[in-house]
Amino acid sequence: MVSENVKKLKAIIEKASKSNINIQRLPAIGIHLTPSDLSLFRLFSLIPIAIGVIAFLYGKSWISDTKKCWISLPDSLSHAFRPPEDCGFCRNITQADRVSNISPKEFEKNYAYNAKPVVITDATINWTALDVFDFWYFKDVYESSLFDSEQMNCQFFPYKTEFKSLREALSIPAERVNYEVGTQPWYFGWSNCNYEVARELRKHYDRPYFLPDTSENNAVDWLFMGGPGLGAHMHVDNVRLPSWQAQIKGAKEWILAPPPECYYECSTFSIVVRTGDVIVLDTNKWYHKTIVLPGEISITIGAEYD
Ligand SMILES: O=C(O)CCC(=O)C(=O)O
Repeated sequence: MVSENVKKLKAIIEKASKSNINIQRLPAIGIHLTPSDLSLFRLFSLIPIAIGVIAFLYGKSWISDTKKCWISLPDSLSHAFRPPEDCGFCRNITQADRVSNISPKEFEKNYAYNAKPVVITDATINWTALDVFDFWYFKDVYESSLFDSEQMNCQFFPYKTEFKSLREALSIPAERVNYEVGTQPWYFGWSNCNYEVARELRKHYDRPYFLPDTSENNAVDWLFMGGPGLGAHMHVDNVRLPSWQAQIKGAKEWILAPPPECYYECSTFSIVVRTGDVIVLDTNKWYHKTIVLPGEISITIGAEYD
């Protein structure tokens, strides 16, 4: 069968060369292709390689249980492929409510799944995290755990710093930690994939009391830490679920903007979150940016919920 096909191909090739068609040779089986066939062939064969390179460069992990995704695309690409939002979620929203003593039922009805941002002011009252969490605590917790092997598949956001990993970020000298004059400012974020560390962190905070009884708090914690003036650039997330974030130390301003397709119907506005507050936000719908406010180092912890 194969030799039959090869014979047919050879006949075609002979005819082509008799007709003065410019042909090139693939040596292994004696098949000839025109230059344009070859460029097409090269182009198509490059596609899987290109996909591989993009995934390698930008994918923090192929398969991970982190918040952000399975295969991460560069921000610009994931935004380009984002389906347009129905602007109903942001219409008439110009600020976030600040509430306390809210029952899970009320929270579910008014905020949990409609992307209406809210700040809950009494959810961290009994959390020891407010006293315990600081730069040195995280350094200590991670250095006494299986740092590299566990944390390698987890995400790290250096923002404007030069840090390449959480290990590097947690190795800065005390002067820089304390923002002494002449040192570089820092702000970074990471997800925790280390079970031991998660167990330790959870000694100091609880599942927020207002989450609906049926909702599951994601096992992956997200932490952000750093000093005044810095924060996350404007972006939208590419995850499925809304999330809560507790302001453990310091204060942070969140600037929320509607997606571009909703610019004419919805507003951009900001929310200030202070120590002890918990902000609940659908970061998949609201574009968001953060700035740590003057004062102490900001530390937050949060997770997605369904
Ligand atoms: O807390 C921050 O500074 C950034 C948080 C954020 O961008 C996110 O959760 O998607």
